[in-house]
Amino acid sequence: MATYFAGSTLDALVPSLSGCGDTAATVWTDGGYAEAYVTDPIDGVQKGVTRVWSHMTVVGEAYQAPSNGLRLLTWFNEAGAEVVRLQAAGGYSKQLAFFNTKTSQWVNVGGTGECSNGTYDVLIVVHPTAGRLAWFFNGNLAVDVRGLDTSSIGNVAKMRLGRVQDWSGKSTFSNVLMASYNTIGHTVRRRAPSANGSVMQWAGGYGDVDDGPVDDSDAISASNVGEVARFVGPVFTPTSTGNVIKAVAVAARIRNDGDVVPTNARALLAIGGTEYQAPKNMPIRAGFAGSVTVFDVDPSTGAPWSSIANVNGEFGLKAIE
Ligand SMILES: [Ca+2]
Repeated sequence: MATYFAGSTLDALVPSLSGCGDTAATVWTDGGYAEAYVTDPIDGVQKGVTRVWSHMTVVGEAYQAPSNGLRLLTWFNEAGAEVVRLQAAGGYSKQLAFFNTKTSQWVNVGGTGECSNGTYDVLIVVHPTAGRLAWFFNGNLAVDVRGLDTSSIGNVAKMRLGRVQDWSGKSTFSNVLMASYNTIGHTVRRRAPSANGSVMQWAGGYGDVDDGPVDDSDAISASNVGEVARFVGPVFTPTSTGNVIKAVAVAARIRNDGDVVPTNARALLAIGGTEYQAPKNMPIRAGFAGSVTVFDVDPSTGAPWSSIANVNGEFGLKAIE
């Protein structure tokens, strides 16, 4: 039961060049967009999957009916093609559609009446006979079509957060998740650095990376392979009775400067005095962009997360060649 993406600010999401930003707790779009990449927590590789839930809470600053076709959410496959859309379909209604490459046509599988601000959960299953597209609004079933041939989609590798309404207001997203399990009712909690941790070998300190909204004018940097930057964050209170911790993610808005090594970084968590590294380097793009590494099991036990104490340890990055 994998968590492929978790994050609600630009530290985790890859934004468009303009028209997108964040606050201390949410990401917003205003003419731009932000993208979440499916990443396999087992090997840390970004890839397409054939069954994925997507989840987010969205609030539009303005309340004005979107023009037909305005896309709240778009999913892409590994080849970079648009394959599924949740888009405006008159008034505040929306429809779910997928692209059939065999016929080169968008196939509308269903829609709803008025819906706008709220929580969205969408299930995409890619299969030649048991394909499925389902959409829940505020936890209530809106669309569920089974037995589809969605094989031409291939896979789902990326989700784009767009715009819930027209006009000059922002659409604000939080609780953004992609996972193999049913995401209805899930939440995302964020710990920003509140102090340097017990190891700080990078230049700069927590005050450079505690930004909300994000600010790339100050940053931390590593000049030598192996340097570690660790941070302390606010202590999370225990989850409510009956709730479970599905995953812990380390996210950073990061770049390499095109200079000599180090040019990569790896996420790490400190649990009980031991440092645990992610299995693979963080994806790093040209220019600052969000990158997220998901630990969907507790690396100190190899089992599902159970103790909130293990979530409240130091976190950070290690410079890699
Ligand atoms: Ca900064």
